[in-house]
Amino acid sequence: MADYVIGDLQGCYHEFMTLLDVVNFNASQDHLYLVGDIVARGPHSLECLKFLYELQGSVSITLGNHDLHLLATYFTHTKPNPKDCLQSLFEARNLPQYIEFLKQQPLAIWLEQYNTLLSHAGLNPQLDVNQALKLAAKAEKKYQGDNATFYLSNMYGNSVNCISDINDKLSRFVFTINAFTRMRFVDANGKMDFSNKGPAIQKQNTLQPWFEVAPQNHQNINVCFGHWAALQGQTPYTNLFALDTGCVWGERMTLLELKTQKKHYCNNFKEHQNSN
Ligand SMILES: [Mn+2]
Repeated sequence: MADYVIGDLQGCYHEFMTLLDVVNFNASQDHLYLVGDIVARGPHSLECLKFLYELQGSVSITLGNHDLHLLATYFTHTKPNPKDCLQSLFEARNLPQYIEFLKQQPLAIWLEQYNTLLSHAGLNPQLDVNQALKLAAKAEKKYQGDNATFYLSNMYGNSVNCISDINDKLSRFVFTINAFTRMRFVDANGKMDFSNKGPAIQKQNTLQPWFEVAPQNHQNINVCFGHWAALQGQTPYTNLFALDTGCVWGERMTLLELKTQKKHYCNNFKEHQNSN
């Protein structure tokens, strides 16, 4: 029995399968956690989602921005953006079941046995773990409830970027979505900035990576997160695991075994072929 966390798939199905083979993943006894962005940009979003759907008793996902965007696109009957490479997914006969499965997934997972928080973007510095889990649970009820289409179609808003911007249910939802799925850089007060996605160097002395602003919030726990490929799997903290290592951008995919904290990697196949 083992528990694994894997970083952003973004449709990189073959690298995903290779990593599961490397650790001899056994769905009847192991559990697989994914920190989101299952779909979009890569070549095999349909295969990734279908595989997870069929394995659903052994799989948990914390949704990423691309997963939520897929839900929003589906429920608002919008055409998917061609650059997301979701055409075959949208043509799949079982799409409604895949969507329903995805919709049931949370924004955050707390694993008591590993003292570990999982989420797509990390832990917002304005929140401690308990506050974060409460906000995530409230937002999950919104995108899983009767008004899901309203909330999903109104979830985009760069201006709701700190706690003090919350003044009603929708702004609380937008803040939560931003904190759990879009955050990278924040200012000294913890206000999120959505215009920078580069490496974790300080920006103009005003913006810092989210994990640098209130390190006391995460010093006693582990956090596994994805979303930020430019970190290249590195943070200055041994208890923070940056698992998006840019497979879809030609880099590699990362899998972490939770008990041993051992990491396994699979290089992007195209990149691999080119380098041989
Ligand atoms: Mn993301």
